[in-house]
Amino acid sequence: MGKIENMNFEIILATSNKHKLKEVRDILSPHGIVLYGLSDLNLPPLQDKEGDSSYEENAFIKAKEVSKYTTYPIIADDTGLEIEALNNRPGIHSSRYIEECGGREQAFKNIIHDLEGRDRKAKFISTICLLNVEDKPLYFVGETWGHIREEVSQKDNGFGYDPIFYCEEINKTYSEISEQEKNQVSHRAKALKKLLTYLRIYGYISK
Ligand code: ITT
Repeated sequence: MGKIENMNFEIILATSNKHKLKEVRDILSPHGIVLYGLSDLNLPPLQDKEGDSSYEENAFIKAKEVSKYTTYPIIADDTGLEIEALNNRPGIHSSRYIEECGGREQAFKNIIHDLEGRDRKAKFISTICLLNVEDKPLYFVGETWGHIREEVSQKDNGFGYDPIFYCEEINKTYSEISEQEKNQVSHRAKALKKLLTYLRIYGYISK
């Protein structure tokens, strides 16, 4: 793919998660990147995609699925919540865990119960796969440390596990901060910052 100067750089995000799409768009658009979601291009939603091996593989599978339809640059994000005292669970199975528990409420209850009297240290880790820019996939990883709250936050900004994750960088629960604040400190923002550095260094974007 040729380098684009003084133009918007267009990328497709392979996700079925509209909250994730908004977060990523808010982070990338100030840098002259136009981010399309699948529905913006009438592409089908992702199939079942959470594998067992690694975040890299999961992110690659999501991006690869969309590459059946286009040679445009594609990114996909695979994220997990790793709780140290639970052997880094739910980790790579973070999505499946909520499904297996029958929803977020029960998943939060189980996690909080399992952590009674134990260390609550946890981190979010996000892996972004970039396809169709180099001839091989590229990966960018970000992580943010915190701990699991003793009670679920009553505020429900954000999505997923946000109401139980207390972010130590900002001293607040992810679900209690604004979208802008989350995008300053989040695992995903850190991975995307690395992606932006890559795109800038190689001349795909200028700011
Ligand atoms: P796509 O695969 O379609 O992108 P997803 O929501 O399944 O959407 P992940 O596999 O990356 O995305 O996420 C695994 C789980 O972690 C899932 O339950 C998410 O809701 C949750 N999650 C991901 N990012 C999160 C974040 O920033 N804050 C809280 N929970 C998050």
